[in-house]
Amino acid sequence: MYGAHTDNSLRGDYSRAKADFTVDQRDHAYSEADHALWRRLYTRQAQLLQSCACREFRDGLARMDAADGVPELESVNARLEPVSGWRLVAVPGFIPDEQFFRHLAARRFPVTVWLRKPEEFDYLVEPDIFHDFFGHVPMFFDSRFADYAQRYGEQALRLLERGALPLLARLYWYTVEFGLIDGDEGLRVYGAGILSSGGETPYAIESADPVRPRFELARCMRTEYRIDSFQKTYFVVRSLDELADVMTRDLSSLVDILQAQPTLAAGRLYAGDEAVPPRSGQLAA
Ligand code: HBI
Ligand code: FE
Repeated sequence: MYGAHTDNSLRGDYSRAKADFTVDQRDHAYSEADHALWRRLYTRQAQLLQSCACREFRDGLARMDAADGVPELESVNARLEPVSGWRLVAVPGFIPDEQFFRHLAARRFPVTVWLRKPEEFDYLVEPDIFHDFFGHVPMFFDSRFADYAQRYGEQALRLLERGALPLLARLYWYTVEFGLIDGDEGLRVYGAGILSSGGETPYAIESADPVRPRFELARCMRTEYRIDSFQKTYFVVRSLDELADVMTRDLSSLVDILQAQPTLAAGRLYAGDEAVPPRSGQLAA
């Protein structure tokens, strides 16, 4: 996967990573072309966000002050840490699950250092700094989301050795990456996988194709997901309090039950689902 990008020597370079898989962002040089690409990505997404992202994301994004070029994680930490106690750490890319959960449990969010190439403007299978930083970091300024992510990391660390990774990964996927929220502004996005994608942002809230059941923990953890196309299912929370609250309960016994049950398919509703209708609009193609 990384072999196709030999023009950037540090992409996916794990040789300099420490035992916790962190690297020093200052070892990674960003070119003027990188900064220019960042500004293009930022401008395009920021426009969509006004009408599609939830208020907490928009507020967080404004506080990051990162429109002008690829950001320095340390300077954002100076603003983020006093607000929510989270810090950003630089990583070479995808890191092992256990180490990833360890960072979350310690209120550290791993941000990939390298930036995509211009020909990958719209789509990328691996996380890069635009996805990790623009997509994820704004939500960490909200204390309820911040608590949810830390508790998720703590529980995931404990449940990992029980073979619960598929259940944990689906929960992360359908909340942190592809979550929708139905609050006072109507249907909005808080998931980073959606908000860092130009095409999926309007699709997620306006398209009639996917199903949008209200979030329910067990239902969500059982549902398969797509990594190669827009999602066919999005789970909708009523508020970020709902998310924070769900993670205060001990997931051990639920995981035991769910591991014995079959998975549910993406793209369809099941008995007991309450479906949220799409927003009507002209953004989605
Ligand atoms: N590493 N850098 C990075 N980013 C992720 O989102 C990530 C990871 N390692 C493991 C992992 N995610 C999964 O465990 C979760 O998505 C469940
Ligand atoms: Fe992500």
